[in-house]
Parts: sequence; C-alpha cells; structure tokens
Amino acid sequence: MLKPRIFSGVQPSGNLHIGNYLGAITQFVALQNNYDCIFCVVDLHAITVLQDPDSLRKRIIEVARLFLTAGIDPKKSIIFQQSDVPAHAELSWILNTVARMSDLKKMTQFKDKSGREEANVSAGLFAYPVLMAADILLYETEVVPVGDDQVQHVELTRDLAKRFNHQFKETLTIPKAKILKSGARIMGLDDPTKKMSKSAESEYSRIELLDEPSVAMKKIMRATTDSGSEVKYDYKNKPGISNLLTIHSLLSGKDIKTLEKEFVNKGYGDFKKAVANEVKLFLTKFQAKYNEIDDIDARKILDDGAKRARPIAKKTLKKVKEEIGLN
Ligand code: ATP
Ligand code: LTN
Repeated sequence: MLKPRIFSGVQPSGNLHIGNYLGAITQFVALQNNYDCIFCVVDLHAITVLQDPDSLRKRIIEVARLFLTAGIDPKKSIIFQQSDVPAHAELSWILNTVARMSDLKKMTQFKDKSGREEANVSAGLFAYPVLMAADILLYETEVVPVGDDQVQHVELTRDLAKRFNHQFKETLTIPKAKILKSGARIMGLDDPTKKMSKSAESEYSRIELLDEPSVAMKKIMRATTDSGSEVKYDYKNKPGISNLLTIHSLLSGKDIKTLEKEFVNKGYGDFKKAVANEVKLFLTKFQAKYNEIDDIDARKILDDGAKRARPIAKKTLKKVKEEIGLN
C-alpha cells in the first residue's frame, strides 16, 4: 500500500529556535514512519527578504544538519534544497497566474513582515504563499505538518489547487494542514502575546537550537511572567507562565496537569529554574548530536534528496503544462 505523502519546509533565514522545533520538526520526525515524507530547506523562500550570501550558504547546510539531528532519517524521508529542483520556481510562476491579488493581500504573514514599509518590500515576499503552494502541490501532498502561523498559507494552497482544478482538469491533490494540539504556537519569551520568531529583534525572545545552554538558561530566567504567583495554565490571563509550562511539558514529556501539581506552593522563581534546567538538558544532548554530523555528509544527503525529488516534481509539472496548453 502506498503511504500518504507529507511535505513541509523550513526556511534557512535565521537561527532555528525551539518554536520551529516543537511546533514543526518534532512532527516531521514522528510522522516519517507512517507517511511518505519530503522535507525541504526552502532557500527560495528565504531570499524574499535580503540575505547575506555567505550566511545563507552556511544556513542551508545548518538546517539540513538540524533535520538530521532531530531524527529525520534520510533512508525514510527525502531531505532536499528547494532551489536544486527547478520545478518549484516554474510551477510557482504558473500558479501566480491563477492566484488573486486580493487573496494574497489578506495574508497575515505578509502584513506582519511588510509592516509599514510596503514600498520597499520585494514582490517575492508578496508572492511567497504561491511558491509555498507550488512546493506542496508538486508532490501530490496530502498532509502538511506546520506551526499554526502557516495554516492560512495551506488554506490558500487548497483554494489555488481547487481553482486550478476547476479552470482546467482535476490535476492537483488538495492538501490539509496538520498542527499539534500543544506546541503549534510557542510564544516569545519577552512578549508571550507574540509568537517566538527568528526575525524578532531581541535575542532574549527566543531559545535557539544552537544557543550555548548557559545563555539559554539566562533567557528563560529573564522571560516575562505574569502578575500573581501561581503556576497554572491559563493562556488568557497568564500567557508567560502558560508558554513556559508548554515548553517544559514538551521537553520533559510530563503533562501540564502534573507540572501544575509539582509547583503548587512554589513560586515563579523555582518554576523558571526547572524550565531552564529542562532547556539546558535538551540543548546539551541535541548539540552533542549536531556536532557529530559533518557538513559534507549533510551536503551529500541534500544532493541525493534532490535526485529523488526531481522526477516526482517533474511529473506534476508536466501534467500541469499539458492541462494549460504549454505542451
Ligand atoms: P519565524 O517567523 O520564526 O522567523 P518562519 O515561521 O517565518 O520563522 P520557518 O523557519 O520556515 O519560518 O518555519 C518553520 C516551521 O516552524 C513552520 O512550520 C512554522 O509554522 C513553524 N514555526 C515557526 N515559529 C513557530 C512558533 N513560534 N511555534 C510553533 N511553530 C513555529
Ligand atoms: N512558509 C513556511 C515555510 C514553507 C513551507 C512550505 C511549509 C515553505 N514552503 C511548504 C510547509 C509546506 C514558513 O514560513 N514557515
């Protein structure tokens, strides 16, 4: 029996943080036994905002090494670099002719990232969700594991695919987003009302996967907490403590109720120390594995992944071109 296809991507646009890990990458690892998985380092997405060429080159390999460290197994899953498969750019252009300006204007990520400087924003940033749709649709993807910030883009992908299928022939598979019940939106440590982000100005807002563990502990100790003193999950009134409870729970494997009991009659200080310790334990182990993976091996895995991805993507592109009369 054929396993259903999964596709997801991570941008090499900054240092990956525990939000990316807990919201997306842990899903990738868990799903690879029951699905036919393809995970992509989406470098063409990253260049929608200006990148330093040397850092970009370094980060592409870094993301591949982080995938491998987290437990993505290249024998089970395809891992590749987006720009190594030209069909992504090609289908993206075709889908740009199907997408509507009015739909793209509604995208929250575009509104957030373009901010007040829309005049200086690249056209690529605006068309970004269309490239993401191309990524997903090229592989006849059924399931797209992501953090909750990407659900809107997957919805747009579904609408685009449906419009294409309606305008032409039923060609494209309609995908679905998959988000975790807990961890789909890890919040910033300095401002727990905003999601943890690579691009937030303050480094104290996020724990990076390659942070020195002692630095990461300091970040947790400095995290914004809420008024009161009770360690209790209540996102509306206690977003800071609730976020730290989520992080502790996902790293330690203890459920939130158990943690609440453990910290009855203990203050925020004790609780933060416990979270800081969990983070330190996790990062120490993770980084030891990361350091065992060689850049050259990671490059080979990406190259091999592209070889396996290309024919799958080519097949869909060929069908699309036939339907619209390009060949
Ligand atoms: P950022 O906004 O952090 O700068 P991003 O969301 O633009 O990064 P990616 O690094 O490509 O870009 O995201 C990789 C995956 O991580 C996506 O599935 C995304 O939804 C998920 N993700 C990003 N931030 C968080 C978060 N704070 N909590 C949970 N998942 C997240
Ligand atoms: N837009 C996503 C990254 C991304 C992606 C994809 C995720 C690009 N292509 C395809 C899932 C499927 C982000 O910013 N996190």
